[in-house]
Amino acid sequence: MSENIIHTEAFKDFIAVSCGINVVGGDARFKAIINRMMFDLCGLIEEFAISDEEFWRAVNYLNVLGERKEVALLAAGLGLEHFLDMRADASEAAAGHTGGTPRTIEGPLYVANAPLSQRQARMDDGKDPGEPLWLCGQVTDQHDRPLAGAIVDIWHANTHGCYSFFDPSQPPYNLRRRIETAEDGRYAARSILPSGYGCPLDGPTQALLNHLGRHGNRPAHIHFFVSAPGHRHLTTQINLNGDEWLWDDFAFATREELIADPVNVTDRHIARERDMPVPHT
Ligand code: MBD
Ligand code: FE
Repeated sequence: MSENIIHTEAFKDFIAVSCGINVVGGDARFKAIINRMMFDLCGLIEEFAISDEEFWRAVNYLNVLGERKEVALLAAGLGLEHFLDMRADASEAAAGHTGGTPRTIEGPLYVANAPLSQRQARMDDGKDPGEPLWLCGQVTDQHDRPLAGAIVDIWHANTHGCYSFFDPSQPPYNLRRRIETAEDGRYAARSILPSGYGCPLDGPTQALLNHLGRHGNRPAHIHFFVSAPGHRHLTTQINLNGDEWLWDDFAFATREELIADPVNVTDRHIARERDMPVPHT
């Protein structure tokens, strides 16, 4: 039986050296963070009696995670990204910022510089036989006044749950658009109804989830960045009601206020009532 060494002075002196605590160069905050990380990691190795074999398997796992560019995907799956939202919510509540559309996670699949248009956009290339979807909304400020000139940056998956740039079968920026709001703060997009995302089944994130007894599925959803000069940036999504994964999202992004009910607008009266572009029959 080996004794616990991490609480010994010799061990603390050693990680102080490995973390450059006693040298002049470098960054003090960074050193403190890495030092703490080392202490906790070594404590974990000791507490769980991690074998050398397990250690090197973990090293290999991290290499694969990076190789497959799934670090951010795992961060979403472990709830770390949701944790960042919980922190942001708490600090905004403390600052007295309330109301408005809630934030939820960005996820790992955003691509900047999508085509920009005024007030409306068509997001799909017309080649996916998905169900047509009209997305209509209004950006308002904290006093509920319409905000003109706001940028609504929208991205979502196709009918297979796949995103352009990560799916070579789609053209660049398919299902990704930026729309500038009109004088009345409104914007509208025509797209297709997305399907939910599932983690790559042969990837390292899904492999880890399997060991946790968890799935890697998200409900069908649509991502939004909303920004305007002089205003805080909003990162959010809507989750489509009726999806089997709605309240079982592997990335923990669903929020009650962000659930959208897709309405069938072959009924022109509903379309007009909701100020939606009336679809051609
Ligand atoms: C997604 O589409 C997504 O939004 C998140 C959070 C994780 C993986 C895929
Ligand atoms: Fe997504």
